[in-house]
Amino acid sequence: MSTIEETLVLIKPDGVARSLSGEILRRIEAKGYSIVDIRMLQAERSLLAEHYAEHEGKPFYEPLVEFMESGPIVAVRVAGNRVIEGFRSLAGTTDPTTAAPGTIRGDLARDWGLKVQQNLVHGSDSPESAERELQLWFS
Ligand code: RTP
Ligand code: MG
Repeated sequence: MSTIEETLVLIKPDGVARSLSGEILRRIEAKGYSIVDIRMLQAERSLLAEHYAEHEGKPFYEPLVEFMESGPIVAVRVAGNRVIEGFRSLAGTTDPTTAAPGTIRGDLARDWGLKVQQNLVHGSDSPESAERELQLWFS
């Protein structure tokens, strides 16, 4: 059954700084997903505060927002069948140390022992998040 969805992928500042944008986009396209829109930007704190509203108050929130402000981000609108779940599977689990080999985080993200996981990518986690986040980053 076909369930065409769109998701928001962010190549985080560590991915851009390490020149992994091309490799990450290659993996998305190789999986059969389509890049429908793309932009590079330096995110404002207000945008990040909205994007990460669900994490406000958690111990990693401040380091997370500081990390996301630390350099340019590539925001990508990606389309495909069940792409919301599919991209999260392609990305691997949050912690780079335990993310499975074969995933973006498992193959490419390093655990630097910092206050926050610098794990290269973000992917929306539900249809509701995808709609909200795409509106935020592409409007
Ligand atoms: P994302 O939202 O970036 O796709 O990642 P996720 O769903 O796998 O992880 P989430 O729980 O939503 O956390 C958002 C981001 O916060 C950082 N984080 N660091 N304990 C930690 O050091 C920690 N926990 C979360 C990561 O950058 C994570 O992707
Ligand atoms: Mg998340």
